[in-house]
Formats: sequence, structure tokens, C-alpha cells
Amino acid sequence: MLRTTLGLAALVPAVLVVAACGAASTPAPAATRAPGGSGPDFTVTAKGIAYDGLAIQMEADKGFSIHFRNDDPSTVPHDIDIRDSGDRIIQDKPTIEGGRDVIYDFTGLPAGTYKFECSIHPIPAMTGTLTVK
Ligand SMILES: [Cu+2]
Repeated sequence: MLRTTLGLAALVPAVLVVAACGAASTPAPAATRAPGGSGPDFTVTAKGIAYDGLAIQMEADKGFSIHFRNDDPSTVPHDIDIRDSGDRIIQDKPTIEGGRDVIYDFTGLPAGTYKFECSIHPIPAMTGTLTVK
């Protein structure tokens, strides 16, 4: 009985911390999802050293593509790399300079939560969440 009580007491603060984090954060803007067809699945634009979409949701084991635009000055390169939950780059895409756009093709991923991030600017404004279900 004593053991059970202690276990519950230890759990309560952790639950409170999670709830507080959830309440404090606003939902990230989702990347534009293109309508079905043969074009790219998503569109992401970088401007002012920030992505315009910070959330992408994709089905498991399904390849996808992102039409990426860099609307910053030509001297400011950006890219989109994918990192796994251990923060390792698992899909590394080349940077493009400002004023250009590219279609990045990504291979399918197992279900999980990943990050997509600019390798030049790994800051919150250029770090999104890729949810694979
Ligand atoms: Cu960047």
C-alpha cells in the first residue's frame, strides 16, 4: 500500500508539467497540403528566416514531396532536412539560395514523430514537426 501511494505521488508532478506545456504552446501552422494529383504533397516557403508551415502530417511508409520556395535574399540559403527522434539527420536535402524553389522528394518513414529543419538555421522558426501515422 505504501509503495502504491509513493508511486502515485511521483507521477502527479510529471502529469502537471505535461499539461502546462500543452496549454502554453499555440498550435504550429500546418504546411500547405496540395490537393490530390501528381504534384508535390506539400508547399513550404521560407521567408525572413522562417518556414511558413511548421507542421506536416504524413501516412506511414509513404514517400512524399515538398515544393520548397526560398523567398529570402539570394545570399540566404535554406533547405529542409529530416531528423529522427534521436536528432540524427535521416534525410538530408541540398540547400537552395534565395529566390529559388525546388521539389524535395522524401522516402516513406515508419510511424513516429520527426523534425524537419533548415540545416543552416536550426532555430525554432525553421524547425517543424513531421508526424507520421
Ligand atoms: Cu535556413
